[in-house]
Order: sequence, then structure tokens, then C-alpha cells
Amino acid sequence: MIKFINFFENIDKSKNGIAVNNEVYDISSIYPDSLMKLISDGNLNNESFHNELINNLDKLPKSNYHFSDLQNSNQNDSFGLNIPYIPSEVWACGVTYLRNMELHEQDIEESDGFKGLYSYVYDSERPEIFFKALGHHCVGTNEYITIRSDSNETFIEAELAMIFNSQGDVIGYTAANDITAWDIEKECPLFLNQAKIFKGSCVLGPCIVPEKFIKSPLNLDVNCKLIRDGELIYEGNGSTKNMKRSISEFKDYLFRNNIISDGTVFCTGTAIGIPNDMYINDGDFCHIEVEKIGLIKNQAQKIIINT
Ligand code: DO4
Ligand code: MG
Repeated sequence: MIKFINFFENIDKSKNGIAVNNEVYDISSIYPDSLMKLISDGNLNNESFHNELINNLDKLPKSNYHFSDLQNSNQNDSFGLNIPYIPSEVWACGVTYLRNMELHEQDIEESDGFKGLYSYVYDSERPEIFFKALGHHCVGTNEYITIRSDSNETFIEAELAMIFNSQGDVIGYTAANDITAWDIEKECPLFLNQAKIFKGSCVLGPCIVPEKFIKSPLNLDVNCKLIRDGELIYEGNGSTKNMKRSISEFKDYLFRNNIISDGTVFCTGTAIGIPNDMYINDGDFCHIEVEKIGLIKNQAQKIIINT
């Protein structure tokens, strides 16, 4: 398996690389700018390009760090992983798992809100596809995520994300945190954009895995952790095998009468229904791990004033 990454070490703040068997090689001589180029030139999921890389590993500069060192690094370390590339658009699908639908319905019931909405969407033939982010709303692992100044119940959403090319092929996968101001969303469904789209509302990373290395995307374990003052206060586990929708359904509805550019990211819905009192506090750390892809971890920052 090859994982494509953007990493930094010491004074080099952005290098494109590959991780093979935990070793990290610098491919910046082939891709000097963004890994987006790898997507637009068709090489991300191209087997002969992968073989060429594998056969020439000894000619590529090797990092002093392993992939696991970069992935587990902390905010102030001089080495780590950046967001793999800045996508032009991120879309998402909601209510794709029964457990999340049930928890949302239960919370709506208790708060006297729009009852039945989430069960309607879960059962509906048309999936709930919504716009999630532009590139400037997205961050990578170890960057700050945001709790909006006007939200007191913001949640982690641990998701498998697909990477599309403009033709509608799924060419890779990454992990995502679709951070959601649930109190704003549950007050009124028409507030969804405000609940979903704000700066630091979407984490992507830690790498891109080409599609051909993930044989069963709908059978991946997903884990998330909420850590407060160094203590694990919540851990949840899920699996993409419980996803109600298929990949072809996502593609069909996302591309219907729409223009989608290379490298568009699509978050497939939260695989873990988090209890309604486990919202994120200022300073908490949120970890999300998707099997075969890796770990993204971020500290939350509550915005106090409106900046
Ligand atoms: O409107 C609800 C969106 C829910 C969501 O983002 C998810 O299920 O992941
Ligand atoms: Mg979501």
C-alpha cells in the first residue's frame, strides 16, 4: 500500500511524500506543488505510476521520520503531517447510519423540535447531500478546529471520505471530521449551513490512500475519542459496514446536474452516533481513526468574539 502525504520536517514546511511500510519518501521532485496535481494528471490511482515509485524507492530522498512518527506528532513538534491538499469543494451525506438517525430523533423529541426529519431522510430514496466546505474551511491533523461562538453543543462526526475526479470515479479515500454545531442544526433544519460550514469545521487527512488499495471501503472500522484535560472522556467505535447508502448512490446524486472538479472530497456520514451530552469543550482533543487510512487529531478552540 502507498499512502500519499504532505509533511513537514524541521525547516521544510511542505513536502509531498509517500509512506510505504511506514517509511516516508519525499516525492517533491516529481510533485513540487500540491498533491492536487497528482489527482488532475490521473496518477493518484494509476497502478503503473505506483509501480514506478515502488521500483525506484532507493532513488527518492528518505525522511528521518516514519509515517507513525509524523502521524503521532504533537502540535508543537517540528515534524508532522499537513492536510494532504486543499480541495476546492467538500460535499457530504448525512444520516447514513441507523444509530445516528436514532440519536438525532431522540434528541429532537426531547427538545420539541422537527420530529421525524431524520428518520424521513434515512428512509428516503434521495440521500441528504449537503455542501460542507470550501478549501479555506478545511484543516489537517494537529491544527485547531472550531467551536462556533454561538454554539454550545458542537460534535465530532467521524467519517470515511471519498475523493472524486471530475469524471465521477472514486480515486482515493481519506478520513474526515465533519464538525457540527448540533444545537444550531436541531433548532431548525434551515440553519444547516451555519451548523456545518465555518472556519475549522472540516478536518481531512492524515493521508490519501488510492482507491485500489482499499478493497472493501464498506467494511472499515472507525474509532473516535474525546479527550479532556488529558483524560479520555468518550470513546466510540463504528464500521462503514453499517452504512445504509452505496458508493454508486453517492456518485449518482452528487454528479446529477452538477459540475464537480478533480479532487472533490465527499464525506460519507458519521459512522459513530455520539451520545447527546458528549459535545466538544474548548481545549478538548478529538481523535478520529479510520482503518487502513489513519488518525487525525485536533484540539478544539471556542471562538469567543466574532472574527
Ligand atoms: O443533517 C444532518 C447531517 C448529519 C450528518 O452530517 C451525518 O450523519 O454525518
Ligand atoms: Mg456528517
